[in-house]
Amino acid sequence: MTTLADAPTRTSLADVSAAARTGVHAWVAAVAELTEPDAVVWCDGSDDERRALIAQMVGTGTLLPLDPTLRPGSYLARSDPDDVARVESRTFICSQDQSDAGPTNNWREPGAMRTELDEVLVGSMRGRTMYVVPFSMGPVGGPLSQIGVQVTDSPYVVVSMGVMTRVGTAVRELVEAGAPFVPAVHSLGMPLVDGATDVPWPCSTTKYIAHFPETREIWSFGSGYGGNALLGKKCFALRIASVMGRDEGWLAEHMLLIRLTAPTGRRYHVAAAFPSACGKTNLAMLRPTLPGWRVETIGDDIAWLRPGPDGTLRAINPEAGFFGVAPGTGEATNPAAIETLSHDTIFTNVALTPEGDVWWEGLTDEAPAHLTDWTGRPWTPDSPTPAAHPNSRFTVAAAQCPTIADGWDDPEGVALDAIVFGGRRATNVPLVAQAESWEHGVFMGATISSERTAAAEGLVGELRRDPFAMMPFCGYDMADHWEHWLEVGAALEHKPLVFQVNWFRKDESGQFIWPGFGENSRVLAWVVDQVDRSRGLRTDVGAVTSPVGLLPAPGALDTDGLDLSVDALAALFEVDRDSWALEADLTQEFFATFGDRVPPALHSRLAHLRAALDD
Ligand code: GTP
Ligand code: SPV
Ligand code: MN
Repeated sequence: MTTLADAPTRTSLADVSAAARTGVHAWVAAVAELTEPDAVVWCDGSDDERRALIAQMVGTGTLLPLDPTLRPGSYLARSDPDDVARVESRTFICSQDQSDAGPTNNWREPGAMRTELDEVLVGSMRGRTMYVVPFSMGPVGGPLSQIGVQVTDSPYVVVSMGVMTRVGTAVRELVEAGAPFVPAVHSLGMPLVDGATDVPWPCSTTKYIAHFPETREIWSFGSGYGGNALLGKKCFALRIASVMGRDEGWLAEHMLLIRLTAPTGRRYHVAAAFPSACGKTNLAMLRPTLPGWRVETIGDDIAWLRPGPDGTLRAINPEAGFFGVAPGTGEATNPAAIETLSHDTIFTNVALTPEGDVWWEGLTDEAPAHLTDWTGRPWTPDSPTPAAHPNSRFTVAAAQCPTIADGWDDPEGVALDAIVFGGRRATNVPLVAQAESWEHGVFMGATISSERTAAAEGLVGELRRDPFAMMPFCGYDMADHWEHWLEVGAALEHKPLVFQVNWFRKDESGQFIWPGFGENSRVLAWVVDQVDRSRGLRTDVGAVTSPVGLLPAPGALDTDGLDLSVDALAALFEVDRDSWALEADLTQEFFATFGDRVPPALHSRLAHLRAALDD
């Protein structure tokens, strides 16, 4: 007689987690036992592999080839209409101790989450191929780089990971030789049973984006889209890496990275954190309107910052591609992006023209007369809905960008001269302000709030706190993150200057006051002029004090040739004391949600703000 105790036990999710600690092959085998794919394929990131996967996806309707003369090597993917953005409500941080996840993350007890995931993952890859994707965040073997291995049953994810990260046998050899790696499991959650035909965009209505910070594991179920599924990006390079950084003395941030060259020939490196869909890609590829200035792109979404042996804060872009917002990207706003996208690009959820090219709102001033919208339906300019989804995106190699900086992928990174925080604020926040100190800069980062965009589910336009633009991406307690920033800064001999910007202030008629885009070079020029002044390279007066930080002194911000009235300029810098007093009250309430974990230095900065407003 067989009893329950004798019954062969199946591989559980906990077994998979345990196997990850014994090596990559044991882990891959255990994932396969749990999810039961038809085949397991190791990926080498080669062109042949990419071509074969693309041909396969064209066959299943996942990818539509665009016209090869208009858009060579490029494809359109249409996602399931319910799988178009990150799902923050289904994103979990499963730390042992709830307080380590902090009040801004969804916490689940790790054992309970393993049990829940186990139930959905059993057999979830039946009828599909499981791909094993060894990838490096940062140049392979670099001192600031980290390795991950993603298993996925989505060929779209494999091809996208090949663009966004460094995939290949060099990484595979490192993990096979025992290098530590972040194990990342991704399943679409739609097994193909009994010879059923596939759909172009398989996914599940149940979704989990789960992170286990102590064991550095990522488990993603049910979505094939962006940050939910390309696990090197937000899951690894931000949520897991932020925890690694906390433990090891570095920072993983939601920041673009640029090199700015002034007419003097001096070069500066600037990192900037803005919330999702608030202008990072655009600033990263900015074409300066100020004569003699040059901006080169190093990264557009994520930066890893680490104190260097020379006392500077060094930064790398851990990614290898851009997963950028399509709407609003046009020749007038971002010509470098337009050129980048001219070939070998995967577009997701944009509109299709009758000629077999792509279109989205903002690509041209006038919409084409006939399009196929992102859902596959006929569209005309009279249609009540946008042709492209507001969070439609392009996936493209960074190396294709005409403004990519020489040495952008230097494994040693670049030394930062300035750090910028920003958000989307119709009122209150000035065009630019400089922090009086590192502590003040951390306060600026900690108090960012921004109007919600389409990059994640939720009500667009609603004002929400987004400290360090990391609210959805910090893998540990946000207030601990602020403390970590204070500690990292305190130890730096050469601290970057810190600034806050806001391109999105509006007038009474609801129009943006500041022209933005290329004109943002004027603000960047003031930023690095201030860097020069802090180093004694300039002696003219650059700034005046205000309750919210240092503002450009009269004439210090170059507005020559701008169609901007004196009143409009004043409105961009107006600091309304009543609104700021309210802002301070809201900040106090926000800080209170973190209990006693808020660093005292931030409470002092808040008191300082109140005192300055009362003056
Ligand atoms: P994620 O990839 O989601 O992290 O977004 P991002 O921060 O890279 O934002 P992106 O540069 O893609 O810009 C998002 C939207 O903001 C686009 O529609 C842009 O056209 C718009 N935008 C960017 N810069 C400016 C600016 O200076 N002024 C105005 N008015 N809009 C801007
Ligand atoms: C963001 O939402 O900040 C993005 C897009 O950059 S995603 O990769 O989906 O997170
Ligand atoms: Mn982003």
